[in-house]
Amino acid sequence: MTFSLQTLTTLNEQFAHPHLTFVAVEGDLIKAQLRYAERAGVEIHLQGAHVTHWQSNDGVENLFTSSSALYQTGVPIRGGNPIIFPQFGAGDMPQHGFARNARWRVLDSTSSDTDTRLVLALTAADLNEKQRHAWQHAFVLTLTLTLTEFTLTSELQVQNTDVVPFAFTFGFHTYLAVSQITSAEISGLAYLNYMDNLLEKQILTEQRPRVLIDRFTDRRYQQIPDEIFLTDTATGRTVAMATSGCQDAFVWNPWATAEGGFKDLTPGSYQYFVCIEPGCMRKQVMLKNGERFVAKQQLKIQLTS
Ligand code: TA6
Repeated sequence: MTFSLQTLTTLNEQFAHPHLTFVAVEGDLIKAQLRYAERAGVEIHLQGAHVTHWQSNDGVENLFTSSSALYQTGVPIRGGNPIIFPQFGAGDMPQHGFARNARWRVLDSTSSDTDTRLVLALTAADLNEKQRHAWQHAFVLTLTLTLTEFTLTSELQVQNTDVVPFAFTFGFHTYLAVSQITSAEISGLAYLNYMDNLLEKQILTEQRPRVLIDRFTDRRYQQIPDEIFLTDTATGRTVAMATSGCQDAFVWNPWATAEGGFKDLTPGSYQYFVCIEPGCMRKQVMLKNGERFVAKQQLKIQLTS
């Protein structure tokens, strides 16, 4: 399959509307600016189909993107909401697979009274030779982003267009912004088993009704519920994360202990985000040829007055 390259000009000619514009980013990257209502908006980089900013209609930024993030072809952006596929974490391929490094194409965008949408896709034809070689399967990944006043929904569809089955892991690697990490409380994880990457991968059970982040944290919680809540006790804001098709969720914060290992994190940044990352990481998803798999993450802002 071959496609013609979507340039800034052709993207704007074909898809732009009053709530969608494509703009150039440093280097040769392109991002989409999608809006809904007066102040709700998202920025999505075509590289990685990566949401780097999400402002809800109260004008508040809900995602953390590093001020030292790199915007270069083939380099993942630190922060926001990367899509991880077909390998979460380390393995045969480079860390976290290729979907976050590859340039996705725009399929469609709509704008109505109820929401604004953008649909992006990635296929084997969009990969470079090294990536195609590392994962020799025919597939179509489709990401539909839907924006309303206070919600951002990411629906990821994986379609096996190959003649043989394939298996993969995936995740929404969501960097949620907090005013101060010590004000962050996560609920919905009580009594779940988790694998602690920092304690020799031991399987432990979460005993706390509300999980506080007070140290370097890198855990994979198992059999997550349909909703997880992140409350910022300093602002009274809660992000309700509703998911489907996701078995696990990583909770990650490098703390001062480990953030120095990330050259694209400005010192002290660990205080302003926590990653909650729903997906299927423990067990691979098996997809027969011709089959589709769908996973969804909806982020909804709840305000306490
Ligand atoms: O949160 C899961 C995780 O794989 C962590 O182990 C941590 O290293 C993080 O993602 C960041 O990974 P990255 O490849 O983006 O540097």
